[in-house]
Amino acid sequence: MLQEIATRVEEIRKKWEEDGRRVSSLKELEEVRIRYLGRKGLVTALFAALRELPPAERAEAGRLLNALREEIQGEIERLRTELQAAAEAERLRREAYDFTLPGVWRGVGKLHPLTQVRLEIERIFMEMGFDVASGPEVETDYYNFEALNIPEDHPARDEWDSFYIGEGLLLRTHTSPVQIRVMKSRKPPVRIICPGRCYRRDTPDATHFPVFHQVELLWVERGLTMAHLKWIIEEFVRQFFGPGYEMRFSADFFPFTEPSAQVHIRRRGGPWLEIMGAGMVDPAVFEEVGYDPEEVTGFAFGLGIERMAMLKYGIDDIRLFFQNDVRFLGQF
Ligand code: 2NM
Repeated sequence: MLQEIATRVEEIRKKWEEDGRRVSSLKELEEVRIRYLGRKGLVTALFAALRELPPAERAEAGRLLNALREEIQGEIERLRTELQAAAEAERLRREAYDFTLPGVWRGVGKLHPLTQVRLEIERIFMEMGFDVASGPEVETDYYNFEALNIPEDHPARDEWDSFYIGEGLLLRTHTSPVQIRVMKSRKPPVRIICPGRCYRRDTPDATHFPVFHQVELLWVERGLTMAHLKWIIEEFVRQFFGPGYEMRFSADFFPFTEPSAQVHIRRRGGPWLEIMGAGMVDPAVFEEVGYDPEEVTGFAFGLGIERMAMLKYGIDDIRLFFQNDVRFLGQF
Protein backbone atom coordinates (compact mmCIF):
# COMPACT_ATOMS: atom_id res chain seq x y z
CA MET A 1 0.00 0.00 0.00
CA LEU A 2 2.79 2.49 0.88
CA GLN A 3 4.40 1.51 -2.39
CA GLU A 4 1.25 2.37 -4.26
CA ILE A 5 1.13 5.77 -2.64
CA ALA A 6 4.81 6.38 -3.42
CA THR A 7 4.22 5.48 -7.09
CA ARG A 8 1.21 7.74 -7.26
CA VAL A 9 3.14 10.61 -5.68
CA GLU A 10 5.82 10.21 -8.33
CA GLU A 11 3.19 10.16 -11.10
CA ILE A 12 1.59 13.32 -9.80
CA ARG A 13 5.01 14.99 -9.44
CA LYS A 14 5.89 14.18 -13.06
CA LYS A 15 2.53 15.39 -14.30
CA TRP A 16 2.88 18.57 -12.20
CA GLU A 17 6.31 19.27 -13.65
CA GLU A 18 4.74 19.32 -17.12
CA ASP A 19 1.57 21.21 -16.16
CA GLY A 20 3.49 23.75 -14.11
CA ARG A 21 5.86 24.45 -16.96
CA ARG A 22 2.99 25.12 -19.37
CA VAL A 23 1.32 27.74 -17.16
CA SER A 24 1.54 31.14 -18.85
CA SER A 25 -1.01 33.28 -17.03
CA LEU A 26 -2.37 33.89 -13.54
CA LYS A 27 -5.69 32.49 -14.69
CA GLU A 28 -4.08 29.24 -15.85
CA LEU A 29 -2.05 29.09 -12.64
CA GLU A 30 -5.22 29.24 -10.58
CA GLU A 31 -6.79 26.49 -12.69
CA VAL A 32 -3.75 24.28 -12.15
CA ARG A 33 -3.71 25.04 -8.43
CA ILE A 34 -7.31 23.93 -8.14
CA ARG A 35 -6.57 20.78 -10.16
CA TYR A 36 -3.77 19.75 -7.75
CA LEU A 37 -4.46 21.34 -4.39
CA GLY A 38 -8.14 22.21 -4.53
CA ARG A 39 -10.82 20.50 -2.49
CA LYS A 40 -11.17 17.79 -5.15
CA GLY A 41 -7.58 18.05 -6.38
CA LEU A 42 -5.18 15.23 -7.18
CA VAL A 43 -3.03 15.75 -4.08
CA THR A 44 -6.00 16.28 -1.81
CA ALA A 45 -7.48 12.99 -3.03
CA LEU A 46 -4.31 11.15 -2.00
CA PHE A 47 -4.48 12.60 1.49
CA ALA A 48 -7.95 11.05 1.79
CA ALA A 49 -6.47 7.70 0.80
CA LEU A 50 -4.08 7.87 3.80
CA ARG A 51 -6.87 6.79 6.07
CA GLU A 52 -7.00 3.40 4.38
CA LEU A 53 -3.32 2.68 5.10
CA PRO A 54 -2.25 0.55 8.04
CA PRO A 55 -1.16 2.87 10.84
CA ALA A 56 2.47 1.80 10.54
CA GLU A 57 2.70 3.10 6.97
CA ARG A 58 0.73 6.29 7.47
CA ALA A 59 3.57 8.40 8.81
CA GLU A 60 5.90 7.64 5.93
CA ALA A 61 3.15 8.09 3.32
CA GLY A 62 2.16 11.33 5.03
CA ARG A 63 5.73 12.60 4.74
CA LEU A 64 5.80 11.81 1.01
CA LEU A 65 2.47 13.56 0.47
CA ASN A 66 3.40 16.60 2.53
CA ALA A 67 6.65 16.90 0.62
CA LEU A 68 4.74 16.78 -2.67
CA ARG A 69 2.19 19.33 -1.51
CA GLU A 70 4.84 21.71 -0.27
CA GLU A 71 6.81 21.34 -3.47
CA ILE A 72 3.74 22.17 -5.58
CA GLN A 73 2.67 24.97 -3.27
CA GLY A 74 6.14 26.51 -3.35
CA GLU A 75 6.27 26.25 -7.10
CA ILE A 76 2.84 27.89 -7.42
CA GLU A 77 3.92 30.80 -5.20
CA ARG A 78 7.04 31.29 -7.26
CA LEU A 79 5.06 31.20 -10.51
CA ARG A 80 2.48 33.61 -9.11
CA THR A 81 5.16 36.16 -8.17
CA GLU A 82 6.75 35.77 -11.60
CA LEU A 83 3.45 36.13 -13.50
CA GLN A 84 2.34 39.11 -11.43
CA ALA A 85 5.62 40.87 -12.14
CA ALA A 86 5.20 40.13 -15.85
CA ALA A 87 1.61 41.43 -15.83
CA GLU A 88 2.71 44.60 -14.05
CA ALA A 89 5.54 45.16 -16.50
CA GLU A 90 3.08 44.72 -19.39
CA ARG A 91 0.69 47.21 -17.82
CA LEU A 92 3.46 49.79 -17.39
CA ARG A 93 4.55 49.26 -20.99
CA ARG A 94 0.97 49.70 -22.23
CA GLU A 95 0.30 52.80 -20.13
CA ALA A 96 3.65 54.40 -20.77
CA TYR A 97 3.04 57.97 -22.00
CA ASP A 98 5.46 60.14 -23.90
CA PHE A 99 5.16 63.49 -22.16
CA THR A 100 7.35 65.11 -24.80
CA LEU A 101 4.62 64.68 -27.46
CA PRO A 102 2.89 67.94 -28.46
CA GLY A 103 -0.51 68.41 -26.79
CA VAL A 104 -3.87 68.48 -28.55
CA TRP A 105 -4.88 72.14 -29.10
CA ARG A 106 -8.31 72.72 -27.60
CA GLY A 107 -8.64 76.43 -28.34
CA VAL A 108 -9.25 79.15 -25.78
CA GLY A 109 -12.81 80.44 -25.40
CA LYS A 110 -13.60 84.14 -25.35
CA LEU A 111 -16.54 86.23 -24.32
CA HIS A 112 -18.74 87.36 -27.21
CA PRO A 113 -17.81 90.94 -28.20
CA LEU A 114 -21.31 92.10 -27.22
CA THR A 115 -20.80 90.57 -23.77
CA GLN A 116 -17.39 92.24 -23.44
CA VAL A 117 -18.89 95.62 -24.35
CA ARG A 118 -21.87 95.13 -22.02
CA LEU A 119 -19.58 94.24 -19.09
CA GLU A 120 -17.40 97.28 -19.81
CA ILE A 121 -20.45 99.58 -19.85
CA GLU A 122 -21.77 97.98 -16.65
CA ARG A 123 -18.39 98.51 -14.96
CA ILE A 124 -18.25 102.20 -15.89
CA PHE A 125 -21.70 102.94 -14.51
CA MET A 126 -21.41 100.69 -11.45
CA GLU A 127 -18.30 102.68 -10.50
CA MET A 128 -20.45 105.83 -10.72
CA GLY A 129 -22.94 104.27 -8.30
CA PHE A 130 -25.58 102.84 -10.61
CA ASP A 131 -27.20 99.46 -9.95
CA VAL A 132 -27.78 96.94 -12.73
CA ALA A 133 -31.45 96.02 -13.12
CA SER A 134 -33.11 93.51 -15.42
CA GLY A 135 -36.58 92.33 -16.32
CA PRO A 136 -38.58 90.12 -18.68
CA GLU A 137 -38.05 90.03 -22.44
CA VAL A 138 -41.71 89.15 -22.92
CA GLU A 139 -43.58 92.27 -21.84
CA THR A 140 -47.10 93.55 -21.63
CA ASP A 141 -48.30 96.31 -23.91
CA TYR A 142 -48.70 98.39 -20.76
CA TYR A 143 -45.03 98.28 -19.65
CA ASN A 144 -43.55 98.46 -23.14
CA PHE A 145 -45.72 101.36 -24.40
CA GLU A 146 -48.59 102.62 -22.28
CA ALA A 147 -46.60 103.46 -19.12
CA LEU A 148 -43.96 105.16 -21.28
CA ASN A 149 -46.51 107.67 -22.51
CA ILE A 150 -47.00 105.90 -25.85
CA PRO A 151 -50.77 105.31 -26.11
CA GLU A 152 -52.34 102.78 -28.47
CA ASP A 153 -53.12 105.28 -31.24
CA HIS A 154 -49.95 107.33 -30.91
CA PRO A 155 -48.01 107.72 -34.18
CA ALA A 156 -44.78 107.05 -32.26
CA ARG A 157 -45.83 103.40 -32.08
CA ASP A 158 -44.82 103.09 -35.72
CA GLU A 159 -41.20 103.51 -34.65
CA TRP A 160 -41.29 100.31 -32.62
CA ASP A 161 -42.64 97.63 -34.89
CA SER A 162 -42.90 94.77 -32.44
CA PHE A 163 -43.31 91.01 -32.30
CA TYR A 164 -46.75 90.44 -30.81
CA ILE A 165 -47.20 87.04 -29.23
CA GLY A 166 -50.80 87.04 -28.06
CA GLU A 167 -53.17 88.81 -25.66
CA GLY A 168 -51.45 92.07 -24.79
CA LEU A 169 -48.00 90.42 -24.87
CA LEU A 170 -45.03 91.28 -27.04
CA LEU A 171 -41.24 91.02 -27.12
CA ARG A 172 -39.93 94.21 -25.53
CA THR A 173 -38.67 96.79 -28.04
CA HIS A 174 -36.43 98.52 -25.47
CA THR A 175 -35.42 97.96 -21.85
CA SER A 176 -37.43 100.97 -20.63
CA PRO A 177 -40.15 98.70 -19.19
CA VAL A 178 -37.55 97.53 -16.64
CA GLN A 179 -37.19 101.13 -15.52
CA ILE A 180 -40.95 101.46 -15.15
CA ARG A 181 -40.98 98.28 -13.05
CA VAL A 182 -38.13 99.56 -10.85
CA MET A 183 -39.71 102.99 -10.34
CA LYS A 184 -43.03 101.39 -9.41
CA SER A 185 -41.29 99.25 -6.81
CA ARG A 186 -38.87 101.77 -5.24
CA LYS A 187 -38.92 105.30 -3.96
CA PRO A 188 -36.47 107.90 -5.34
CA PRO A 189 -33.54 108.27 -5.52
CA VAL A 190 -33.16 105.70 -8.29
CA ARG A 191 -29.87 105.14 -10.06
CA ILE A 192 -29.99 102.17 -12.42
CA ILE A 193 -28.83 100.90 -15.73
CA CYS A 194 -30.83 98.25 -17.58
CA PRO A 195 -28.86 96.16 -20.03
CA GLY A 196 -30.72 93.55 -22.04
CA ARG A 197 -31.93 91.95 -25.22
CA CYS A 198 -34.60 93.70 -27.24
CA TYR A 199 -36.61 92.87 -30.35
CA ARG A 200 -37.90 94.90 -33.28
CA ARG A 201 -39.55 93.77 -36.48
CA ASP A 202 -36.79 95.10 -38.73
CA THR A 203 -35.53 93.63 -41.97
CA PRO A 204 -31.87 92.79 -41.37
CA ASP A 205 -29.31 95.00 -43.08
CA ALA A 206 -25.88 96.36 -42.13
CA THR A 207 -27.33 98.40 -39.25
CA HIS A 208 -30.57 96.60 -38.32
CA PHE A 209 -31.29 93.22 -36.83
CA PRO A 210 -34.53 91.94 -35.25
CA VAL A 211 -32.61 91.02 -32.08
CA PHE A 212 -30.31 93.58 -30.52
CA HIS A 213 -29.09 94.74 -27.11
CA GLN A 214 -29.60 97.95 -25.21
CA VAL A 215 -28.35 99.64 -22.13
CA GLU A 216 -30.67 102.25 -20.70
CA LEU A 217 -29.75 104.46 -17.80
CA LEU A 218 -32.10 106.18 -15.38
CA TRP A 219 -31.34 108.60 -12.57
CA VAL A 220 -34.20 110.08 -10.58
CA GLU A 221 -33.57 112.38 -7.64
CA ARG A 222 -34.45 115.83 -6.34
CA GLY A 223 -32.72 118.61 -8.28
CA LEU A 224 -31.28 116.74 -11.27
CA THR A 225 -30.77 118.75 -14.44
CA MET A 226 -29.60 118.21 -17.97
CA ALA A 227 -26.15 119.36 -16.83
CA HIS A 228 -25.85 116.19 -14.73
CA LEU A 229 -26.92 114.15 -17.76
CA LYS A 230 -24.27 115.76 -19.93
CA TRP A 231 -21.54 115.09 -17.39
CA ILE A 232 -22.53 111.43 -17.05
CA ILE A 233 -22.43 110.95 -20.82
CA GLU A 234 -19.14 112.83 -21.20
CA GLU A 235 -17.53 110.69 -18.52
CA PHE A 236 -18.92 107.55 -20.14
CA VAL A 237 -17.52 108.55 -23.57
CA ARG A 238 -14.12 109.31 -22.05
CA GLN A 239 -13.94 105.92 -20.35
CA PHE A 240 -15.45 103.85 -23.14
CA PHE A 241 -14.01 105.46 -26.30
CA GLY A 242 -11.02 107.24 -24.78
CA PRO A 243 -10.06 110.92 -24.46
CA GLY A 244 -10.20 113.46 -27.28
CA TYR A 245 -13.87 113.34 -28.29
CA GLU A 246 -16.21 116.30 -28.46
CA MET A 247 -19.89 115.79 -27.79
CA ARG A 248 -22.99 117.34 -29.36
CA PHE A 249 -26.60 117.35 -28.18
CA SER A 250 -29.32 118.02 -30.75
CA ALA A 251 -33.06 118.19 -30.35
CA ASP A 252 -35.03 115.00 -30.81
CA PHE A 253 -38.34 113.59 -29.67
CA PHE A 254 -39.28 110.67 -27.46
CA PRO A 255 -42.74 110.30 -25.92
CA PHE A 256 -41.14 109.50 -22.51
CA THR A 257 -38.67 112.40 -22.26
CA GLU A 258 -39.00 116.19 -22.47
CA PRO A 259 -36.79 117.68 -23.65
CA SER A 260 -35.25 114.87 -25.69
CA ALA A 261 -31.92 114.81 -27.44
CA GLN A 262 -29.74 112.69 -29.63
CA VAL A 263 -26.08 112.57 -28.72
CA HIS A 264 -23.21 112.58 -31.18
CA ILE A 265 -19.48 112.40 -30.62
CA ARG A 266 -16.54 113.06 -32.92
CA ARG A 267 -12.79 113.13 -32.90
CA ARG A 268 -11.10 116.27 -34.20
CA GLY A 269 -11.56 116.21 -37.96
CA GLY A 270 -13.70 113.05 -37.90
CA PRO A 271 -17.40 112.59 -38.70
CA TRP A 272 -20.17 113.02 -36.10
CA LEU A 273 -21.28 109.61 -34.79
CA GLU A 274 -24.66 109.13 -33.12
CA ILE A 275 -24.19 107.21 -29.86
CA MET A 276 -27.49 107.45 -28.02
CA GLY A 277 -30.84 109.11 -27.38
CA ALA A 278 -31.44 110.86 -24.08
CA GLY A 279 -33.63 113.29 -22.23
CA MET A 280 -35.30 114.45 -19.04
CA VAL A 281 -37.99 111.97 -17.97
CA ASP A 282 -41.44 113.27 -18.96
CA PRO A 283 -43.67 114.26 -15.99
CA ALA A 284 -46.38 111.99 -17.44
CA VAL A 285 -44.09 108.98 -16.84
CA PHE A 286 -43.46 110.05 -13.23
CA GLU A 287 -47.23 110.41 -12.66
CA GLU A 288 -47.74 106.94 -14.07
CA VAL A 289 -45.25 105.30 -11.66
CA GLY A 290 -46.44 107.33 -8.66
CA TYR A 291 -43.57 109.81 -8.39
CA ASP A 292 -44.35 113.49 -7.84
CA PRO A 293 -42.92 115.47 -10.80
CA GLU A 294 -42.98 118.60 -8.62
CA GLU A 295 -40.60 116.91 -6.22
CA VAL A 296 -38.17 114.94 -8.37
CA THR A 297 -36.62 115.23 -11.78
CA GLY A 298 -34.71 112.62 -13.66
CA PHE A 299 -32.99 111.78 -16.85
CA ALA A 300 -32.56 108.72 -18.99
CA PHE A 301 -30.69 107.60 -22.02
CA GLY A 302 -30.70 104.55 -24.23
CA LEU A 303 -27.88 103.16 -26.31
CA GLY A 304 -27.40 100.13 -28.51
CA ILE A 305 -24.65 97.74 -27.44
CA GLU A 306 -24.14 96.61 -31.05
CA ARG A 307 -23.70 100.21 -32.12
CA MET A 308 -21.17 100.88 -29.35
CA ALA A 309 -19.20 97.77 -30.33
CA MET A 310 -19.33 98.69 -34.03
CA LEU A 311 -18.02 102.20 -33.33
CA LYS A 312 -15.36 101.02 -30.92
CA TYR A 313 -14.01 98.21 -33.09
CA GLY A 314 -14.77 99.54 -36.58
CA ILE A 315 -17.29 96.79 -37.41
CA ASP A 316 -19.39 97.67 -40.46
CA ASP A 317 -22.17 95.06 -40.34
CA ILE A 318 -24.37 94.28 -37.31
CA ARG A 319 -25.18 90.82 -38.70
CA LEU A 320 -21.64 89.66 -37.93
CA PHE A 321 -22.53 89.56 -34.22
CA PHE A 322 -25.17 86.91 -34.80
CA GLN A 323 -23.51 84.58 -37.30
CA ASN A 324 -21.32 82.90 -34.66
CA ASP A 325 -18.31 82.72 -36.95
CA VAL A 326 -15.33 82.21 -34.65
CA ARG A 327 -13.05 83.89 -37.20
CA PHE A 328 -15.01 87.07 -36.44
CA LEU A 329 -15.70 86.49 -32.74
CA GLY A 330 -12.08 85.52 -31.98
CA GLN A 331 -10.79 88.95 -32.97
CA PHE A 332 -12.03 90.78 -29.87
C1 2NM B 1 -34.01 106.35 -24.64
C2 2NM B 1 -33.89 107.72 -24.83
C3 2NM B 1 -34.39 108.57 -23.88
C4 2NM B 1 -35.83 106.20 -21.41
C5 2NM B 1 -36.74 106.81 -20.62
C6 2NM B 1 -37.10 105.91 -19.69
C7 2NM B 1 -38.07 106.06 -18.59
F1 2NM B 1 -38.49 104.85 -18.19
F2 2NM B 1 -37.48 106.60 -17.54
F3 2NM B 1 -39.07 106.79 -18.94
N1 2NM B 1 -36.44 104.79 -19.94
N2 2NM B 1 -35.64 104.98 -21.00
C8 2NM B 1 -35.13 106.74 -22.58
C9 2NM B 1 -35.01 108.06 -22.75
C10 2NM B 1 -34.63 105.86 -23.52
O1 2NM B 1 -33.56 105.41 -25.53
C11 2NM B 1 -33.08 105.82 -26.76
